[in-house]
Amino acid sequence: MTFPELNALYQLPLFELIQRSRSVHEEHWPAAEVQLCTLLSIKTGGCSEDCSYCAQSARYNSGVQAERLMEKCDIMKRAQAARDAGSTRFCMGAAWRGVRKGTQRFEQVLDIIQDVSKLGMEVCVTLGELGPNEAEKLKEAGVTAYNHNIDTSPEHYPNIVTTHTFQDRLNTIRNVQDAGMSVCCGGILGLGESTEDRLKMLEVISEFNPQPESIPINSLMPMPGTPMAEEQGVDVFDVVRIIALTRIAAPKAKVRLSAGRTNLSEEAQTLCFFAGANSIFYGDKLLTAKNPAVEKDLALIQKLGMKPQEPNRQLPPPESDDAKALEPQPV
Ligand code: SAM
Ligand code: DTB
Ligand code: SF4
Repeated sequence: MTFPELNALYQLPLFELIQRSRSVHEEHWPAAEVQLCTLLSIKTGGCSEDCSYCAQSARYNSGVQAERLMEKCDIMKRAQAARDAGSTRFCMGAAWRGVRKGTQRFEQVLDIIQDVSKLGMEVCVTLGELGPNEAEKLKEAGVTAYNHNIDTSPEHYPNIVTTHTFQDRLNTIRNVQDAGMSVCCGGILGLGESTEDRLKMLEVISEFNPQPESIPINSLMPMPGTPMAEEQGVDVFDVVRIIALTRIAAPKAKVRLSAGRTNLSEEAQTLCFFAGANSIFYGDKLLTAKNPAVEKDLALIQKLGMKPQEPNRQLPPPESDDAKALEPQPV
């Protein structure tokens, strides 16, 4: 969807925008389903990159200590516990600039993925930059989706990160798609960006061919010691509008209400689900930051009469032209 189309939708009165996103949602998804994804940081802190929102960058005194890659047996325990708690997607994150074929740590990660993928959940990893060979290896090992966010607009990106470029992010996403994995790609609201930047980010994401399988919408969790520590929180109605737009711009993508849910009331989260969010991170911790307690999430899901989504390990291979042919609703 183009910037002018997104902008016209964004200017609609909120109820009208939500009415449109709700009808797109109902056309493509069960009305009351939510995907539960568990996140695990398998390698925390000490990252070479300077992403100014991130507590895991080695450049900031955030209090997050650099750790080694977790042992496979510990990861397996966490993955089994996630499955037992009802998660259908297990997402492993590593604070790396990227991975390279032939290195010991990449081989270790491949071995971990092979075992985790036998548990029957969707397996998502986020390991930073990938070349085509690395992407192929991950696909072979059993990864269903690769998370790599563009985080903001191409114009604002250099204000947030200087150690890699927006184009580097796009190249990795291309490599993931070429290897036949699904792409999970979204961004963060609250990095000092304008509304225009948010819409430009959505323009880029929705113009991917094929469109991402899932789109995480994070709200900045200001982390002490990072350059973004004092940023103001995002207005909840801005989050709802962006969720609604994302649903309209990428009807078949799972829209994940991601970091920042601890700052949203149950009512605000409900509005996000109504507007088109159908996935959450489930578990008391994200990578280093807090997430709502499992019991609270289950209670909310039950109160709303929603149902957790079944896992789908046989995700259809990315379809390029079909995704391109999706016509946005007339504005
Ligand atoms: N190193 C890998 C990378 O950068 O792609 C994977 C891990 S990184 C922490 C994954 C994503 O988490 C980032 O792209 C960003 O969208 C999100 N994130 C990180 N810190 C955040 C924060 N403080 N608030 C909200 N989202 C955050
Ligand atoms: C995504 O978009 N959000 C998740 C996941 N993908 C890897 C990460 C959120 C991290 C929040 C900050 C933290 O826990 O340090
Ligand atoms: Fe490293 Fe990823 Fe954090 Fe950037 S977002 S500092 S690449 S862990």
